[in-house]
Amino acid sequence: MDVRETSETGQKPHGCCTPSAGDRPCTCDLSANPVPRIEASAETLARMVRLPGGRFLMGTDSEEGFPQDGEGPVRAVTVRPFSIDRTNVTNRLFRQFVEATGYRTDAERFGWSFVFWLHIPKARFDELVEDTVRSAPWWCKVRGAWWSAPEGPGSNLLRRDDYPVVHVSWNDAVAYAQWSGQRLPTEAEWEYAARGGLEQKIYPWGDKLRPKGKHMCNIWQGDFPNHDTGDDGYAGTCPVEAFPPNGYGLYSMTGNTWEWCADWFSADFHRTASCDNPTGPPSGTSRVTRGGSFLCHKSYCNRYRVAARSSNTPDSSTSNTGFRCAL
Ligand SMILES: [Cu+2]
Repeated sequence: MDVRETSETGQKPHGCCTPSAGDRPCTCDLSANPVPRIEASAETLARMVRLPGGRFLMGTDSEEGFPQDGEGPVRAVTVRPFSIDRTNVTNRLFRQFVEATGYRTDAERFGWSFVFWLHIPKARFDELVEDTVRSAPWWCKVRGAWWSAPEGPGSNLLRRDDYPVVHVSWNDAVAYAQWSGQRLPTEAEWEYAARGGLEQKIYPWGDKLRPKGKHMCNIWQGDFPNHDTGDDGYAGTCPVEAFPPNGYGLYSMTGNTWEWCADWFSADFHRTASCDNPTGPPSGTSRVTRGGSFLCHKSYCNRYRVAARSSNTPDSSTSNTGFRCAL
């Protein structure tokens, strides 16, 4: 078996969320993949928003939350002033990084990544799909799938320059950030940013999923996992600025792709940890992901809320996980 049946937290994979690669040798040693470190350029800084930081109420105790994920309890957390990218890192930006450094992503080095089944051409399904996750068969192990060939051999990024880069592992995200002179946001910074100045709202824009019937983020509509009606305009990822920004001017903090955070994941570490600029547990086996993706649906996982949490191993990559950087 090539892929894990359970996540690092011992739960079943979230299904519409992200499966873990179970057979990849550890690549946590980033020195195996050195990238030059530079100061963040004026261009990079221009893509970021400076936030004042301060105290905010993190997490949720609401009935919609998943207590087993460690979404609660609600606690007053303080973050320092920081900057964060307005959008996910795009294919265009990631290409600049790869061209400048020759960096090879974990998916390229291992030779495969996870692709959602409806995005694989039916006629080529048997040829391309090497394995599926038993408890979540819509996740397909596709040899030759990586950031520049998101649906496997024969696919490309044509007209997707402004889409979020996907099939990037936590290691890949950190390598990019080292090159751009940035870093990944801590989980607390991510949630502070996602809330956009609102207090204890479910979504980055408020409590109503579709105010006045309007789609505010890219998630699943229809019968998961068989039919995505694409009622929000997209049945996969969408351009990073396709939906309106939140109160801080940040795009797609929920939906579109999961976003890597710097922290190790724990369902309960924060219950006893300091709330002053928290950076997560000192060690762990999987890294935090936040925000949900185009695959999230209320009937299945409902993790496109600002308080929702998930995680994956640092060398895992999927077609619905990307990142944005902080500084
Ligand atoms: Cu989900």
